[in-house]
Amino acid sequence: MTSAKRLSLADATGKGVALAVTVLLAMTVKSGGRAEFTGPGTDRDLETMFKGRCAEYLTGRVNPHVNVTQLSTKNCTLLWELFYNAFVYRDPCNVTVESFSELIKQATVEIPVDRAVYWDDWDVYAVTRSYADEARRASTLEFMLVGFIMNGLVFCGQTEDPGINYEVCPGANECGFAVGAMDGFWGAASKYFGSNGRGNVKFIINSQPTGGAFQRENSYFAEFELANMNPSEITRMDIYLVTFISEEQGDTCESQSIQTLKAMIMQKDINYRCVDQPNDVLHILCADNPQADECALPNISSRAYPSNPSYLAVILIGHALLKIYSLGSI
Ligand SMILES: *[C@@H]1O[C@H](CO)[C@@H](O)[C@H](O)[C@H]1NC(C)=O
Ligand SMILES: *[C@@H]1O[C@H](CO)[C@@H](O)[C@H](O)[C@H]1NC(C)=O
Ligand SMILES: *[C@@H]1O[C@H](CO)[C@@H](O)[C@H](O)[C@H]1NC(C)=O
Ligand SMILES: CC(=O)N[C@H]1CO[C@H](CO)[C@@H](O)[C@@H]1O
Repeated sequence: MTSAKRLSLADATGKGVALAVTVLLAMTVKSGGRAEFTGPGTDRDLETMFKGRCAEYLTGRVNPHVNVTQLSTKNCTLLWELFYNAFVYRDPCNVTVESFSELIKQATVEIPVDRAVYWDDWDVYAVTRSYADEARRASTLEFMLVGFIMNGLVFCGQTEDPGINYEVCPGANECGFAVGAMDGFWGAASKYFGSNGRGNVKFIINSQPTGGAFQRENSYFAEFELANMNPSEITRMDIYLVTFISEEQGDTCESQSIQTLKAMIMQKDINYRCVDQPNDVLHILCADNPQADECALPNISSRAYPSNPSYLAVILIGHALLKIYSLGSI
């Protein structure tokens, strides 16, 4: 933090005096109780990536289920300006969910019906992405316009020139829950994704964390997605409780943390169904662990092709003879 401020101001003014003043200022801020940030600095090519990803999304090929008529009304230059104005020349922690409301409003596209998949906690992120299959099977926030543009990007502002901090940014929760440039953005994006869910939606969650699969505290799903869902648009939420292969199951659909979740969903007047180890997700996990007991398929060995070529030849000749025989019998 300190060195970042010093460098940027020194670059801007080229004066040693400014440098000394900044160091003093930074020390004052620090002794004022401000913790050091630990995240990496803003991506150098933020604007290029933002506009490139936006343009790519508008082709309609990123998420084939999104309405192309709606995409054709979007303006990537405008979205960049709204994004930029939300955090640039601002203290990185003086940015909230509301700072991005205009960006989100302009970037909103309808979420494909029956395809929204919500998830909580990074441990299920990889399997959720595999399940989504590049938005072909399901749509996570990362496959809607605003989530696709921002996924994985790092950014934050500073009050001094050039208004963007390229050296260091607040890490997750370092400004508080859903506060700060990045966390505020993801709060706003989650709010959009929750309030626009339609039809039969899914929520993928890991059964295993100690203390309960569903953690209500500091949960973007609970605070921004579930809290903003529209019960008249959602026909049902499937809670998918996933246990990784060869690991012990933690919570079941009857466990306390899931009961808490069910109560919250019911309170929203939304129907739900809870599934322990759903088959569609299990089969994806099994692709990486085909030998595990829980991945054994019935008759799997009889379906495999023989590795012995002469045996294969016998089978092929047999098939040919059968075909000739059945043709002859017509
Ligand atoms: C796509 O969006 C446009 C504009 O919002 C709307 O008029 C149209 O009905 C939508 N098409 C489908 C298939 O939902
Ligand atoms: C897109 O937005 C930019 C920035 O606000 C504006 O200058 C431009 O005219 C807009 N383009 C269209 C086609 O509306
Ligand atoms: C936070 O940002 C707003 C809007 O730019 C500004 O008015 C306010 O003074 C800032 N607050 C602090 C504590 O920096
Ligand atoms: C060898 C083997 O496992 N055969 C099984 C294949 O599947 C059928 C029914 O799906 C079973 O009846 C067989 O026992």
